[in-house]
Amino acid sequence: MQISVVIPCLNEEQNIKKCIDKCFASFEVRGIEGEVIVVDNNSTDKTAEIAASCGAKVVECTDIGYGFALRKGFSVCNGKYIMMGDGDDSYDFNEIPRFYNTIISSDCKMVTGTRLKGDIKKGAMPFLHRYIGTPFLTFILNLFYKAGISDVNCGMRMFESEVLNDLNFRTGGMEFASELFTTFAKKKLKIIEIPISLYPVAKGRESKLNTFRDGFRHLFYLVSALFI
Ligand SMILES: Nc1nc2c(ncn2[C@@H]2O[C@H](COP(=O)(O)OP(=O)(O)OP(=O)(O)O)[C@@H](O)[C@H]2O)c(=O)[nH]1
Ligand SMILES: [Mg+2]
Repeated sequence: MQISVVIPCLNEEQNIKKCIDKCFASFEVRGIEGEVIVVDNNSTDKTAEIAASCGAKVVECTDIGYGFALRKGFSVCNGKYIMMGDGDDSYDFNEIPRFYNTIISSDCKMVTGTRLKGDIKKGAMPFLHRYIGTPFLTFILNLFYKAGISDVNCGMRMFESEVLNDLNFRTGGMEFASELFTTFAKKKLKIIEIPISLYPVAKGRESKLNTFRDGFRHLFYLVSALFI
């Protein structure tokens, strides 16, 4: 199997179907074999039921958090490449072939999206995240780890599953977005960026991101990981 898509989910019943349908449509368009793994963290809505009915493999994760959910998903993947992306339909899973074509035609181990060099649609990202939080954390990541990337918080990435054998993770929250980059950078695994679009999420959905709590957790992680 070529691709495993891992989607961490906490109460995404509104949008999960759209995400899964786009994944399977992408596999078909590109003519590749793939699977979709939805990692559910005690959602209290119908996320798990809907995901299963759309053909995704649903995995439960008892440790709550974005990072724990992704790590659980990675551990059950069968694909040569792992694609990660959110279940709120803010990223376009129709872009899977672009990620796949890039990774198979280069010597990189990860292809990551960059929203900051791409197209952020109106209302898709708060001002504070776009102009202050994400650029600042990205600057720190590049300064400390020479990662050479432009969007540390981009949640849409594809990487070779084999590299996971060499990596150890320790974070479980949103700061896992940083940890994935620092672990690749420390091992000198090449990362390529491609510009992507970010879309506003349907009204009524509650964000799971807490600007200050998660921002500081990222920053704390980036500093502390220098000493480990
Ligand atoms: N499994 C699991 N998934 C989570 C958890 N927190 C967030 N997620 C999922 O991780 C993805 C990213 O969360 P979002 O709330 O969209 O965070 P964000 O994209 O950084 O912030 P927004 O700009 O508000 O969308 C979504 O698919 C969430 O459902 C969690 O504790 N467990
Ligand atoms: Mg989101």
